[in-house]
Amino acid sequence: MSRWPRSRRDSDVPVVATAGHVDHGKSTLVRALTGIEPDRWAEEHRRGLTIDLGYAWTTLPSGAEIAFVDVPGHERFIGNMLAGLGPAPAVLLVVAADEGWRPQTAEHLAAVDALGLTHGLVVVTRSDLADPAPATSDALARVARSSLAGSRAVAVSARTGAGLEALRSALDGLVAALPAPEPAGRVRLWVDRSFTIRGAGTVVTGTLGEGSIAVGEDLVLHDASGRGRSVTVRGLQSLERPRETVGPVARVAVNLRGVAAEEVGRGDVLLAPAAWPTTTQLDVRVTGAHDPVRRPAHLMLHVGTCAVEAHVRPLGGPALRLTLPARLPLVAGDRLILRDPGSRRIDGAVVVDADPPRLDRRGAAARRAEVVAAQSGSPSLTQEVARRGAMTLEAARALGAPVPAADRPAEAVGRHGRWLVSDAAWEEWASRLRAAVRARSVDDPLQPTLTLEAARAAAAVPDRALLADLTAYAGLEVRDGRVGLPGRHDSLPPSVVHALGTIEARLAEQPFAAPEQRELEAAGLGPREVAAAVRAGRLLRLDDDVLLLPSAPARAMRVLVGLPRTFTTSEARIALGSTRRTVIPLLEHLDRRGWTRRLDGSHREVRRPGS
Ligand SMILES: Nc1nc2c(ncn2[C@@H]2O[C@H](COP(=O)(O)OP(=O)(O)OP(=O)(O)O)[C@@H](O)[C@H]2O)c(=O)[nH]1
Ligand SMILES: [Mg+2]
Repeated sequence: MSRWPRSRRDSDVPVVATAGHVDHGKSTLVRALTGIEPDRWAEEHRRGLTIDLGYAWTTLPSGAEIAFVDVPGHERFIGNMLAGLGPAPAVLLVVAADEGWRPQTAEHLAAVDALGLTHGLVVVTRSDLADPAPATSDALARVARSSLAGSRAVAVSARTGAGLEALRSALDGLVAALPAPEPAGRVRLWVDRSFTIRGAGTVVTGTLGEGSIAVGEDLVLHDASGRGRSVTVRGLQSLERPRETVGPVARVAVNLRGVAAEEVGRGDVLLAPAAWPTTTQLDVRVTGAHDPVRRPAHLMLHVGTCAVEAHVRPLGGPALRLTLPARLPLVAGDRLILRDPGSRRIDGAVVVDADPPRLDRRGAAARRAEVVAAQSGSPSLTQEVARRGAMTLEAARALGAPVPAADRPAEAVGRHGRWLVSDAAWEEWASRLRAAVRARSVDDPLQPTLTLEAARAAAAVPDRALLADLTAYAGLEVRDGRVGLPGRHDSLPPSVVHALGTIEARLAEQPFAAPEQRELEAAGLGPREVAAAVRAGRLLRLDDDVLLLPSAPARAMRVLVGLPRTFTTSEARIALGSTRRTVIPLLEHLDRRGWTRRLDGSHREVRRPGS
């Protein structure tokens, strides 16, 4: 069997949804092409019409497989129709030769257009009942004004089989023209069905458009109430064949561990873990002709297999802000259907921002409308980062914004570790940080530096990890976990330097008589001044209130080496002309430095080289 030359993976089975007016022969066509009954319910056969989605597949002349999602044409089941169309990459628009273009044909084409589907065929059915030419030319003229413009048309009769071979080879052409899917993308599988298989448990099905699923993998099941739970893939099937992995595009049945069948259903979505942000607010741009109709305050929003009632705030022109009843995993670039059940009007919209800014200032909505109208829907790293000031790499990737591995990954964006920062925010942080450090050095000359956390808070920087780069950029110095003006970490105000002079002079005379608090205070050194002097290295703190000159330990050693080989604390005290208050912490200090060694409760020795 010759295969159609395709650059796809073997697992790729394109999915085509049907569309068109009720009774125009969609299900009959799918049945004729595949030999599989798409109307699965007894009620559908009793009533002679499709109610819910049907699934079927076949092998085309090239050897390529193709799957169909058959949708109901009846207007009452438009929700089911949109759930079938939503995740499908291509569509068969069905028109009956004997009836021609009808209201649901138009409604379904509006939905196709709203989703921006560009791959499809027009199929004129029931051509044994009437000349298909008028219906064909009318349909093509209408399709030419939609996203399906340029599609081919094929006339068929399921009754006589006429045209079916031509349709099969047209389907091969359609499939070959589809863009190559993204097997490495992130999984977002909108569930269209869930059921239980005895012995296997819960199974959900859907159309996998991007990313791959493997047996044993953990996924997140995000439900209509906005909650996510972890589930494990126990088994996989595609077209009723067991599989270890399934890549896009494919119909897939996923056997899940961790959820009961009645806890999951259409509109829920299986997500790659930690890959999708969720949101309740979207700024969208209405696509197509956006005549200035008054939109109701609520519209049905359809995306994937999901339908929710969204609150609509017009921002101006084609820009709307939508508020959803629960969080959904939507990102910039997603195509949505907005449907007004009252007027039956269908609009398409593209998500421009799935994490939009608050609009609390006067005129903010109008300004925002201009931004929304101008944006393409594919997120720009420069814009996303600019609006937030800073965001993490993970957040940018989750929004769908590509992040090149570079120090400057986009215009006016710098990268610092896991952060992307706009140049404007960086400048602002730097000047806030400089101002805060300068203010600190004026307000508190005794402690002219800020802790890293105080510096981070003062500059309103989101992460302390950014401070290393930021302080360097701002011309500040970080030492011992504090941020200060360069060279100012140890600087002492003149009054303290003066007061220290008195104490230093006295200690030069009596180096081992630590000054009492009274003496310090009389010289003008309170606890903070003392702390500053210690930080600056001008005094050595041996104990809470035992202060000597930094040279004292070395001077003490010169005395101690003259003592007998082992000496007591009391002998040291007398030799140093000191007191117990000073000599005990001083000797302990020397022990810590490794200059002396304690032998027992009362004796020490001086450590000699090699001892
Ligand atoms: N003569 C003739 N009848 C057809 C042909 N295709 C379908 N029909 C008939 O048209 C009627 C509707 O066909 P369906 O396939 O159920 O139509 P549908 O588009 O699936 O309808 P819904 O699912 O309800 O929207 C049935 O009675 C079919 O037997 C055809 O090629 N020739
Ligand atoms: Mg049908």
